[in-house]
Amino acid sequence: MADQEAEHVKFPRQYEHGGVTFLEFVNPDIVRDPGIVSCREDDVFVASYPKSGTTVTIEMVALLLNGADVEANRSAPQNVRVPMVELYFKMFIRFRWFFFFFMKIYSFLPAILRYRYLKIPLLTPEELDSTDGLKFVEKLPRPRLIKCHLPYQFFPTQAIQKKCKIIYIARNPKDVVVSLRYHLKNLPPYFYWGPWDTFYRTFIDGKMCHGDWFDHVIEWWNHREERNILFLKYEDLIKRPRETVRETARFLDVEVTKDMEDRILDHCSFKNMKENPSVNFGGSGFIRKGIIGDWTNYFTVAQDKEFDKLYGKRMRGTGLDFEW
Ligand code: PPS
Repeated sequence: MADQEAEHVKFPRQYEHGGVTFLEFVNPDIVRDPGIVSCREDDVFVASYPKSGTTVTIEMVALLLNGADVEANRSAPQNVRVPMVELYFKMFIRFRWFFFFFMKIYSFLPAILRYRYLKIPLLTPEELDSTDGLKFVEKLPRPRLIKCHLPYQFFPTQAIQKKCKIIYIARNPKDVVVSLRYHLKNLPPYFYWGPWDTFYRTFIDGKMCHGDWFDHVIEWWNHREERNILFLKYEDLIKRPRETVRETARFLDVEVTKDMEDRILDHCSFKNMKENPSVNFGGSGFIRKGIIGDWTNYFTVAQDKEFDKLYGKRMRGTGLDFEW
């Protein structure tokens, strides 16, 4: 579906604002005026550049906030419990009733046919509603937990002003670009099967959706010392999960017992999340490999060298570094 001949990947109807590229399903009204998102003091946000470990972080935070009630986390798809505020799927919103009936009929097809061959996720009526994130977050009970991939300059202004708690999760960019490629390969309506080289080039040139990875991450890193912002790394979550749970609990000001920690770690393990339908977005292969270093299977030696050079240049003086 995407224009795969160009030097950069161009997704249909993508747009640019303030030098940042967005896919059509990022609500342009929020991007133009991040002040339109109404926030409450007790809102908690999980923010990130896409494919950085947002889903697992949301599960961890939700459990810390609900007393490690694993059943509550499993009770509904994550995108209904924790919607993405900027999500705006015009087609679903405009033709809601059509999709509602379509999904009813579609649900009778065997799961293997739906997920493996047709590749259209099966959405519940609530999930259909959550495709208009701005409206949907209004219906959430307080305290709300909200997902957001927007860069700092487009982040809901009220969340920043009202000092809502924001947990930012970052991951090494080499694994991010590989994970993003798989995501867009399976994501309707894009199904990007274009060459890796073009995808890599788009990312390294900062023209990928959600913009330049360095700009996104470094801007949030520069705000890490504000009392309402916690900056986490995916690699720590994988290698030092218990410490990460404790650090997040301290930030959220919640007490966790050893038993709660164990339940959270068990629920958030890669194996359990892979088997958990409530975080798999219709079985779309979303929870894929969950490792550090999958990039070594894709980057050529020349790309690796080029990336390291850019990384050295962009990260110099920031004090930020990643394990890969
Ligand atoms: S999204 O679409 O931006 O919300 O995706 P996001 O959740 O940020 O990132 C998806 C990647 O996180 C991996 N993942 C996990 N890793 C370790 N442990 C757990 N529990 C876990 N859950 C999800 C997921 O597999 C994606 O990474 P890749 O490299 O593609 O496997």
